[in-house]
Amino acid sequence: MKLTALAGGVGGAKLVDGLAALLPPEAFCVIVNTGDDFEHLSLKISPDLDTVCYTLAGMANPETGWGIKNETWQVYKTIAQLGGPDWFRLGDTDLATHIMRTALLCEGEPLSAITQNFCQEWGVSHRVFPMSDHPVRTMVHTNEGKVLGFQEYFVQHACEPVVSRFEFKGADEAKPVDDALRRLNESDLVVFAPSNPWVSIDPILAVPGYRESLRGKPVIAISPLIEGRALKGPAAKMYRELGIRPSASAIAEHYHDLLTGFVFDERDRGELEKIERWRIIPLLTDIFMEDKQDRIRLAREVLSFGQTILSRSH
Ligand code: FO1
Repeated sequence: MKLTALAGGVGGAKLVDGLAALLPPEAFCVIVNTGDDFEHLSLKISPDLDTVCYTLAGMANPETGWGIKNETWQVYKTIAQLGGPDWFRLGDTDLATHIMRTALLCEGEPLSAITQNFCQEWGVSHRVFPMSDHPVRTMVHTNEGKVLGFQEYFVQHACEPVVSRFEFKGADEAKPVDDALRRLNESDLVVFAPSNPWVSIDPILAVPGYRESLRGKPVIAISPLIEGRALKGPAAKMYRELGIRPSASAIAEHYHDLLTGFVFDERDRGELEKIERWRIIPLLTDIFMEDKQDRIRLAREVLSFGQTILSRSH
C-alpha cells in the first residue's frame, strides 16, 4: 500500500513518525504545510517542515515538540541583550538549519531540494516535501480588523487575538512540488494527520493541484481534538471564534467533501451518528499519543483501517 500524509506541526509529526516506523520510504512520504514560514532576523524559518524532519530524525525537543533536543540558547540570549527580538526563540543548533536554508535559498536552490539534502544528513530516509517551493503565507484576520502573520499570531500574541478568517497569501500562484504531487497521485491512500485543519491542512489544500489529486482517492483524517479540546495548539479556540462548536464531528464536517474515513477518540463516541451522516466511515480508538509506542500503535490502526477501506472499495 502506498500512502501520503498531509501534515502540519507537532501533532501531525507524531503520527508521521509512527507511519514512518511501519512503512518503507518507497511506500510513505509526507507533504508539509509551509504557510507558517516567515522571515525572522532575515532568516528563512520553516517551522512545520523542521518539526516533521527533526521528529523523524529523533532530534526533536520532547518538551516543546518543536526545535532540537538538548538545545542551548547562547545566540538567542545575546541577540536579546543587544536589543533584538526575543519573542521567537531560535536555539543554537537549530540556528544552523535556518542559516544554511537561508543561504541556499538565496543561491536559488528550491526549498524541496534543500529539505531533501538536510534529511539525508539527518538520516531521514522518508521523503518530506514542503507543500510548495513558492512562498505561501498564512495570514490571520482578527475580529478587530487586524491582519497578522501566522507566527506573530501564534507566538508573539500567544494565539490571544480573536480570529475571523484565514488567508493563504500566495497560494493561488503557488505550485505543488512536482515529486510531491506525483507521489500523491500514485498513492492508494491519503492521510490527514491530526493537525489543525484551519492553519495546517487547509494551506496545503489551497495550493492548486493537491485538492484535485485527492478526488476519488480514499482519504482518512485523524481528529486533532478530544472532547472538544485540541491536543496541542489553538484549533478548538479557532472553531469557537468562527462560531462552530469544536468537536470531532466539526473536524469531519470541515473535510467532509474529501473524506472516506475518519479516526476519532473513543471519548467522542457521542459524535458517531453525526459523522456517519456525512457518509464517512468511522474508526473510534485512543488517538492520544504520549510516546513513540502510541505513535506506532495509532499508525498501525490507521493502516489497518486504510486496508479495510481499500478492500471495501475494490
Ligand atoms: N513556538 C513557540 O511557541 N515559541 C517559539 O519561540 C518558537 C520558536 C520556534 C523556532 C523554530 C521552529 O521550527 C519552531 C518554533 N516554534 C515556536 C514553533 C512554531 O511556532 C509552531 O510549532 C508552528 O508554527 C505551529 O505549527
